[in-house]
Amino acid sequence: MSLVNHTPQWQALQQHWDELRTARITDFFAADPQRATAMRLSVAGLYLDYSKNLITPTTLKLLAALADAVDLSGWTQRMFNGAAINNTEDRAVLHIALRNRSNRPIVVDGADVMPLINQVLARMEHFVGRVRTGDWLGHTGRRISDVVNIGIGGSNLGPKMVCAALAPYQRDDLRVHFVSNIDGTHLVETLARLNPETTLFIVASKTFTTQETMTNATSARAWLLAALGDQTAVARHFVAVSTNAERVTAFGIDPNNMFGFWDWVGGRYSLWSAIGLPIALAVGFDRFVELLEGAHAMDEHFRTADIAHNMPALLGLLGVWYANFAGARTHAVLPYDQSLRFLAAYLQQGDMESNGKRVTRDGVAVEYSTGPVVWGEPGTDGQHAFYQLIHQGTQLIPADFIGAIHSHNELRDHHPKFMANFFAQTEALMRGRTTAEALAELQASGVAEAQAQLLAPHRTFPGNRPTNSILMQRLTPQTLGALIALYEHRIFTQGIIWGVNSFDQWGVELGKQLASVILDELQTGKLTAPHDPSTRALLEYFIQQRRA
Ligand code: G6Q
Repeated sequence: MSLVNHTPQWQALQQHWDELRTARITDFFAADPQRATAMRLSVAGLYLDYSKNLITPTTLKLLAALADAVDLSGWTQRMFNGAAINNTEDRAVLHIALRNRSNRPIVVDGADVMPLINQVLARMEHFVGRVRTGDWLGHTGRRISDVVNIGIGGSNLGPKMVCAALAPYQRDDLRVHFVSNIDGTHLVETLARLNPETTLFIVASKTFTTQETMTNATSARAWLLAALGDQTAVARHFVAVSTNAERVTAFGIDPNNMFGFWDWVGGRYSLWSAIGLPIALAVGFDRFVELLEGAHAMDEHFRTADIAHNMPALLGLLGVWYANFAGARTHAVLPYDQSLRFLAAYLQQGDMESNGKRVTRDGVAVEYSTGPVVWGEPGTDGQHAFYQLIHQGTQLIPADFIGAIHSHNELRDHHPKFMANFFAQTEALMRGRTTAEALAELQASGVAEAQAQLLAPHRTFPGNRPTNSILMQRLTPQTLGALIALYEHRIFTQGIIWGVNSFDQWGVELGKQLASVILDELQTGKLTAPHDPSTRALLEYFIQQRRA
């Protein structure tokens, strides 16, 4: 396939950008009184207003034509039908099957995967029920009070983000913790507050070989055995989520306490699988199913809606518009919801590991930007920190604002105040303030003319900063499921436009290989591998200082 930037559709967008580059979003509203109502969409409990973008109806038509040119809908059908679209690993991409609540058969290598998925869900339901009712007891006969998920990357970020987001649905007597970093501090600080007799560990690793996870799991096992002194305790306090039964058994975990998933589930797309076990333990299995249902509703929309009314496809195309035509390098995710505090970190992996690629599926170097840097923090903390740069910096930073109509914690007037900031920010980012307005304001407040002239440029806001506003009634398992699936399909859309494989992660694999050579050197104190002079000097310094 030739590169997408050689298509007439891309070139038409290029030309269109040249016409729009000096346009003002506010002028579009002035020219079209229907704009706000035309550019909004409600899907699966999410309400999207995308009218505050630097686009016209023509932009949307041209973007849709680009999506058609790369056969977005064909690729979507192929993903949903189980084709091996992850070509570098020769795998299907079926996180959508994990939440296929319709049970529509999805066939991989001649077999429907739905019975396998349903079997694991049934085992999860049984196990979660036992732990939550107190039927599952620790080695000394006590109920489980704390669950520690040991995993990293895709085996950590999703469940951690969702558990924080669904905190209002959790019980006080069953707490869930996450340990990911190999830095001993993470495990030590987590375990310091826990009782081995009432702690259950989930070792979550697709491969069961990841150094961080295996090291943490081994130390956790030692902590447990030091307290309980009996090898058989492991079976009552350790369960595994993995695709690697052999290694799970070798670690000493009873295979009956292993929950499987499959190679067609990518790590960063795996929270819907047994990797979601800590979520189900935290909020209950029924709530976990509601999360799957919310995602499924978004999947069905993405699979069937035409591009002009397709929420994930639209958001994906808008991202392409800014990244490839308007020169944006980053994308901000700004949830006005404290419980979504890990959303940006989660999407950072989802997006940057998926689309941080420089060659197409066929291995041809791209000639355009692919995945942007994704970042963000919950409002209003971000407002008091980095919003300055979004308002007045030299970069264009498209931003998604995400908020709820109702808070789980309607404390006095907190929520209206919170959301007033959401709306005020999106309005100000679009409108800006001209130098003339700034000057007039200064003069009206009695500032001396020379000072007013000096200050006016500093108090000028260019505006025209694009935002999407995403609202939901309340952050529930369903709306959260839909929100995550929305971003997953946004990532997919962009990967298809750029022609990259969004489902491999060779950069992560590299990291896994590199450290092992150096670990040997640090442990023996002898440098055996060829290193560049800087690394060699650093290693020598580290070894020498550790000895001293
Ligand atoms: C995700 C990546 C990566 C992976 C971790 C953990 O898509 O592949 O983040 O999830 O490296 O891998 P394991 O689950 O195999 O331990």
